[in-house]
Amino acid sequence: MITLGEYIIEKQHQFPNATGELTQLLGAIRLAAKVVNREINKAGLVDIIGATGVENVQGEVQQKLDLYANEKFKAALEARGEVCGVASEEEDEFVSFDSARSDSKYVVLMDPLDGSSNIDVNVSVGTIFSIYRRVSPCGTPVVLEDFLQPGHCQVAAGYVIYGSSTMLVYTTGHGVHGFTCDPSLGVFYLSHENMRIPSDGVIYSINEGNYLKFPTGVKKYLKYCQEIDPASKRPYTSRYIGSLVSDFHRNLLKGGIYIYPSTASAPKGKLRLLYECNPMAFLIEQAGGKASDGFNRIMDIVPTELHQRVPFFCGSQNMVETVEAMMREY
Ligand code: AHM
Ligand code: MG
Repeated sequence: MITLGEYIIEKQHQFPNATGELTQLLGAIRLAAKVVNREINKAGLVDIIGATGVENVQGEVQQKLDLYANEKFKAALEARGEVCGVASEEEDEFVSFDSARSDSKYVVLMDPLDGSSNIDVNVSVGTIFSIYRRVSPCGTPVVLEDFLQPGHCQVAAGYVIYGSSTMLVYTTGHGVHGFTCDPSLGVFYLSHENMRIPSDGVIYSINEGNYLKFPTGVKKYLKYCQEIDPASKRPYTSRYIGSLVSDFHRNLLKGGIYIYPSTASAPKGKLRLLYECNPMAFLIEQAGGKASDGFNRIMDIVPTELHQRVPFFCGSQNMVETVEAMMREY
C-alpha cells in the first residue's frame, strides 16, 4: 500500500533541481481535499442542521460549499509558503499572498468545487487544480501574466473527485496517477498508477438539450455516434452527469469523449480555459488522449483573460479527431 505522500516523494527525482516544493504544494492540496470532502459528506444534512447563510449553533454562518472549498484550498496553499498567488473560478481577480516566502515560485489556478449545482441531488462533484511556475521575479507581488500562461506551461494539474469514493488524480507530466481515500484513516492510497485512456471509446458526453444551438460539425458528430455500425461499436452510449470531473473521470477509465461546444447563445462555450479545460487537457494528454477547442490544441491557446471560456472537446484520441474532422468540414 503506497500513500500519496510516499508516492510523490518517491517520484520527486523526476524534477530537475527538485527542492521538494512541489511535493509540499501537492500535500497542501491533499489536506484541503480531505477537509472539503468531510464537509461535502455532510451536505445532505444541511436542511436538518441549518441552511446556507444561517447561523449554526456555534454562531458560525453556514457557507455555500463552493465558497467553503475556495477558502479551504486558498488557506492550505497560503499556509505552506510555496505558492505566491492563486486564481480561482470563485474570485473575480487573482489573489496575491503577502505571506508567501520570497522564494515561492508557484501559482495555482483552481475551480474549488466544480459542478456544485449537483450537490443538492447527491451527485459527485470535484475540485480541479492547475499549477504553473511564476514568470515574474520571485519576491515581488504576482502579476496577471503569471496566471495567463498557455496550458503547455503547466507543471502539474489534477482533480479531486468526491464520488462514491473520494479520489485524487494528478499529473506532473510523467503519466496520470490516481489515489483513493480510505475514509476511516483519511489516507489516499495509490489505486490507479499510470492511467491510460483507450484510443477509441463508446461513450459520448454532451448536454444534448442544447442540440439545436450546436455548430453543424457537432450535430453531424452526434448523428454519427447514434448510427448503427457494429464494426465500430456504434451506436455509442450517451452518458452525461453534468459534473465535468465525474464525466471526465468515467471517460478516462472507460474511453469516451466529453464535449461542451460553442452554442448560438454562448459562442465561446461554457467552460473556463484556465480552471477547467487546461488542467483536464494536461491530464488527458498525459493519459494518451486529446483535448481541443474543435480545431486547435487546448494547451496551445494563449489566454488573454482570467475567466476566459472556450469550447471543449476532450477524450479518446480517435473520437476527438473524428469530431474535429467534422468541425473542419461543416
Ligand atoms: P460550474 O463551474 O458553474 O460548476 O459549471 C461547470 C459545469 C461542469 O461541471 C459541467 O460539465 C457543466 O457545467 C454542465 O453544464 P450544463 O448544465 O450546461 O450542461
Ligand atoms: Mg466549474
